[in-house]
Amino acid sequence: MSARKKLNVCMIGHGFMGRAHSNAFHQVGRFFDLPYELQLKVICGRDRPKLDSMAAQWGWEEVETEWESAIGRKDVDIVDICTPNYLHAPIAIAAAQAGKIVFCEKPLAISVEESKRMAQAARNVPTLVWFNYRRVPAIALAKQLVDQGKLGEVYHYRATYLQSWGPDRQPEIWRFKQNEAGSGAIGDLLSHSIDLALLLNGGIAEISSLIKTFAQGREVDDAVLLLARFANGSIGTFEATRYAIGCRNRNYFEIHGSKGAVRFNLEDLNRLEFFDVHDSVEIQGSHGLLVTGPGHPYADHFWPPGHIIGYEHTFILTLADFLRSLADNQRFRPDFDDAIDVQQVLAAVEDSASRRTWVEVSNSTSSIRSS
Ligand code: NAI
Ligand code: SOE
Repeated sequence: MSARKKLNVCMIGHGFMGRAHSNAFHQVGRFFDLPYELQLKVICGRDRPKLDSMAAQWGWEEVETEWESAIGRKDVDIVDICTPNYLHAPIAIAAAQAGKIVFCEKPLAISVEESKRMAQAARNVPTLVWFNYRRVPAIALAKQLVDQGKLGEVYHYRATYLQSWGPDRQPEIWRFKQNEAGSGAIGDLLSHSIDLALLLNGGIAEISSLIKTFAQGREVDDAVLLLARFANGSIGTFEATRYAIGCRNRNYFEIHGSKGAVRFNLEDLNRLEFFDVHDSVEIQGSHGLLVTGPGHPYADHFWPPGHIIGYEHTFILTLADFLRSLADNQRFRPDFDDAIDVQQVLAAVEDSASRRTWVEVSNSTSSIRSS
C-alpha cells in the first residue's frame, strides 16, 4: 500500500460530539482503506482539567484553551467544530480563512445570513456538516430505493423527531439560551428531519408551522409542528419536540408512494421497513429489512450480515465518505451549501409560526435528490 498522507485535526469542543468525533477519527482508518492518516493533533476547550482528561482518554496529542490560536496553527489541516451553535460561524469563518478544511456540527448556523457568510468564507476549502443520519445504512438504502423509483410517485412524507428531556434540564445549559443555541427543537432536532427530507424527497416549496414552549420563561422553543408542500407535488408533516414523554430519541420518517413505502426509526437503526405494491396481495405487508448486508450500503466495511452496528458508526461513515471525496477531488455532501438549504427551511418555520401564515421557502435549491 502507498504511504498515506497525514492530516492533522484540531477539534474545538469536547462534550458529547467531541467524544463521538474522536471515536470516528480513530476508527475510520480501521474500517476503510483510505489514502489519509488522521492525526488527533490538538483538542480545544475552556475547562482545562476536563480537557486534559479528555485528551488522555481519547488520545489527543495537545490541548489548547483558545480556539483562535488553535485554528491558526500551521500544523493543523482540519478544524472540527463541536461547540454550541453560536460559535459555529466565527470559528468556521476564521478556520476557512486560514485555509483549513472545515467540519461543523449541525445546525450549521443560527441564521440563514450567518450560514451564507460561512459558505462564502469556505468557498475554496472542502467542508462537511455532521448531518450524520444520512449515513445510517438503512437510510442510505431508503435513498437507493427512492432513486430507483421503487416508491413511484411520492404522495406523503411524514417525519417526527421525538425526545423527552425538555422538562428535566437545568435552565442554564446552552441548549436553552437563545443567544447560544439560536432555537430549541427547531435547530436541534427538526434540522435533522429537514436534512433527510431534502435528501430523500427533494426541495420544500412552502410550509406552515406552529411552535410551542412549554417551560415557563424558557427562551427557545420546546416543540414544533409543520405542514409542508414539496416541489415534487407530495405533501409532508413534521413534528420535533423535547416533550414527547416516553420517547428517548425517536428520529422517524415514512414515505408513501404509488408503488411502495419505506419507514425508519432510529431506535431500531439497522432496520428499514419496505412495502412493495408488486408483492402478490396475499403476502402484501411491510418487509422488515435488516440492513446489515449482503448487498446493503456500507455493509462490507463492518461485520458479517446480521451483526448490527450502532450510532457511532454514522460518524465513522460520514467521515469515510468525506475522505473518499477528498481523495477523488469530489464535492462531499452535505457541505455548507447543503446546510444553507436546511437553514432556509428553519427560517421559514420561525417566520410562519410568528406570522401564523403559510410561507414560501426562499431560495431552497429545487432538489438535491440526485446527489
Ligand atoms: P456539549 O455541551 O456536550 O459540548 C459543547 C462543548 O463545547 C464543551 O466541551 C464546551 O466546553 C465547548 N465550548 C463551549 N464554548 C467554547 C469555547 N468558547 N471555546 C472552546 N470550546 C467551547 O454539546 P454537544 O452535545 O457536544 O453539542 C455540540 C454541537 O454538536 C452542537 O452544535 C449540537 O447541535 C451538535 N450536536 C449534533 C449531534 C448530531 O447528531 N450530529 C448530536 C449532539 C449535538
Ligand atoms: C439533542 O438531545 C441531540 O443530542 C441533538 O443535539 C442531536 O443533533 C441529535 O442527533 C440527538 O439529540
